[in-house]
Amino acid sequence: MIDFYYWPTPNGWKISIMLEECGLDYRMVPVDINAGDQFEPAFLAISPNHRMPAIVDHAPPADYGDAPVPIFESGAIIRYLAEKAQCLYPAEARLRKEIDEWLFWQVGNLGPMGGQMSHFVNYAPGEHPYSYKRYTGEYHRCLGVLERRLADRRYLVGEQYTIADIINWPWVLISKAMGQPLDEFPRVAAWRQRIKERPAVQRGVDLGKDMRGGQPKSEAARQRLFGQTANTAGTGE
Ligand SMILES: N[C@@H](CCC(=O)N[C@@H](CS)C(=O)NCC(=O)O)C(=O)O
Repeated sequence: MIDFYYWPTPNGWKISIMLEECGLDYRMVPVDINAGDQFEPAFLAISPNHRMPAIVDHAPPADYGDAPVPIFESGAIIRYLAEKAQCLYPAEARLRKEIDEWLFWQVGNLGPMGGQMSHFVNYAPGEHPYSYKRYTGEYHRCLGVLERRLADRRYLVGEQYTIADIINWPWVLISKAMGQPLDEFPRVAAWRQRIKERPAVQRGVDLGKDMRGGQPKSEAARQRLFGQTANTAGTGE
């Protein structure tokens, strides 16, 4: 059984979709990031960067030994699950190299740029023209990278749907809500729709739907989320 530490956001969906696609047994453990669950010592022991998603696998593959395996960072989690279930991560060397490229590209580019853009589009009070332009531009640039990549492929590494698609997709799913409706990126729009139609993807995105909250509801929650430093660890103190 896998404990899946989760809150319904794009980074969480990467892993809920993967668990559903591979038919793995899991138990969802909510990490309410508005309430500060990401700073609980028990959670930090699993995820030292105080971010979800994270997992603990209580029945790991034999080469990990018997002790439960904790994993943080969506890229590391998705590769671990793919190898455990031998699912959506083909072993062929050149293909695997390409999958890894698009996986690391997501966690180093589309994810952080989309995350900062979301902050300035959805959460930052007041006008921040430079930051807004910088991050909306970077997110737009990333969509252009995907558009070119999909020029002659149905999925990011060819005709096969893989973990490279799963890890990128949630941050494209939300493009319209962030003010970039994909009109300029028809191949990305078609790829998004193709993946959205998969039943496992729908189940993954629906996980914990009733916990979705929109804006942080209190000033304390805003401080916890947006006032983090090494000293306060986001407690708002
Ligand atoms: N690089 C991390 C990013 C995870 C991340 O940023 N998670 C957000 C939710 S989408 C979070 O836990 N935020 C809590 C906070 O900001 O305090 C990954 O890919 O797993």
